[in-house]
Amino acid sequence: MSDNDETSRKRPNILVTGTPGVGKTATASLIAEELGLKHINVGELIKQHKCFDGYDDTLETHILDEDKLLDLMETLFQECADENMGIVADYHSCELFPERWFDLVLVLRTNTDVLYDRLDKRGYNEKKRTENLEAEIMQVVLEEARESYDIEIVHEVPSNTVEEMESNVERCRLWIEQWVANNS
Ligand code: DAT
Repeated sequence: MSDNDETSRKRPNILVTGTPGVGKTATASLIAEELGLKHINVGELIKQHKCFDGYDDTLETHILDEDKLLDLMETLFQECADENMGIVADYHSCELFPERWFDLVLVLRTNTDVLYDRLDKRGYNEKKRTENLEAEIMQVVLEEARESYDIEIVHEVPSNTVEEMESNVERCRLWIEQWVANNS
């Protein structure tokens, strides 16, 4: 068993996931800032370290080098565990990570009209907007999370307003306190 298994960790790790635009990075930043966790923005990490394995011309996107990303993240998780620091990671997918990394998986959900406006502001074209709105309506990421992790650690929460974001951070605060009490 490696040192960052939940049985030996002193602080929990959280994954914030959901369709693009639901507020993963905004929420994870706030969790990190207010609750003292290390934030890993997985999308940024992929870009910074060029975890790419070619380019898909049809999908017009880089192909992810999963092995490179997971090796990189494993090192970060180990370093944080050694420093007794919890991690909050955010990414629009969740099935590629080892289950043992996370103690809580937050799936953010946003109403279609609100998400449309956010994706529009981000400059997504109609095809990309439609794809993501359909994914949100079909709750693709929620299903993925339920299939990839213990159902008890997967929490679906709304993320339409700033108040909801703050309430999600507060829920994490209470949950972390409970986790630390249960695991100390
Ligand atoms: P994601 O990381 O899921 O792609 P983001 O964190 O970049 O999304 O947020 C997209 C935009 O929406 C950004 O301008 C911040 C805003 N936003 C996110 N969550 C919000 C919320 N709960 N209430 C109001 N605005 C929010």
